[in-house]
Amino acid sequence: MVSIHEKGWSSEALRRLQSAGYCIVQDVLDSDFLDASRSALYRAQEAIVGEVGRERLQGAGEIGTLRLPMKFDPFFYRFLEIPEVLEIVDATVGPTSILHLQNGFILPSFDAGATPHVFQNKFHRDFPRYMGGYLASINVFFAIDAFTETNGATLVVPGSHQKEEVPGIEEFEARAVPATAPAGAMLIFDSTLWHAAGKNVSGRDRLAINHQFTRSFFKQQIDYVRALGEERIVALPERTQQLLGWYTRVVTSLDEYYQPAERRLYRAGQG
Ligand SMILES: O=C(O)CCC(=O)C(=O)O
Repeated sequence: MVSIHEKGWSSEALRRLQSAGYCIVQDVLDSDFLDASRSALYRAQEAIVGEVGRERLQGAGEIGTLRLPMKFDPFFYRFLEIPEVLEIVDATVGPTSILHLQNGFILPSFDAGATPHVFQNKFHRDFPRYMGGYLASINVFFAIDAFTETNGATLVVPGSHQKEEVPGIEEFEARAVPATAPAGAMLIFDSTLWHAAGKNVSGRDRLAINHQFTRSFFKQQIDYVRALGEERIVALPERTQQLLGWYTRVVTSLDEYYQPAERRLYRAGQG
């Protein structure tokens, strides 16, 4: 684990990201930010249940995943302004990269042995393609509550990133370690790293927020520009607009195509 208070923290984090495929960076969020995040997660959960319905959410085979939380609470935009996040993003997938997803998690606790088996707690890669070692995508996953062995700390398989072959489940189980971390830490990982949500048997929810950033020419999981709407996007800081995909929009007409450079939907150099 490295701390942002250590000199050279980001170089050390990047070194570990390359060698082990992940690094835990502590002291990123302070207690006021964590309190505000907890309230925002529960507000977003209520709004999402209201919009989608409990039954449809349960049928999706997810446990406590909150997709598109920015639509329901503007607090979530703030994660895209955190200097330590931008420093890692710039140094890995570059300053033109875009947000592939931002998901909140209110991972509930289950009795021992009762956790449902779903995609998020099976070993998987968030970017399931090997491109000859090319770094196309990284994750920045915030522990809003401390991640412990009993509350479902994300399980990571050190050194399993950037591999063509797919190891078997026995190998994952033998090599996986829980990414235990204090509240306010960020777990950064190469999105080709094999990982899974741990089992929460703590008796309390485990709160977290995951981000995935990719090079600008990969499709987003959600088209954030269309999902949030132009009116909200234009009011945001320019870097946030760019991360949400404002400068990598696809034209839909010749009128949009033949615009002067400053009015184009796709900014030169975003590729
Ligand atoms: O909640 C976690 O610890 C991991 C979730 C995860 O891996 C996912 O949603 O892809």
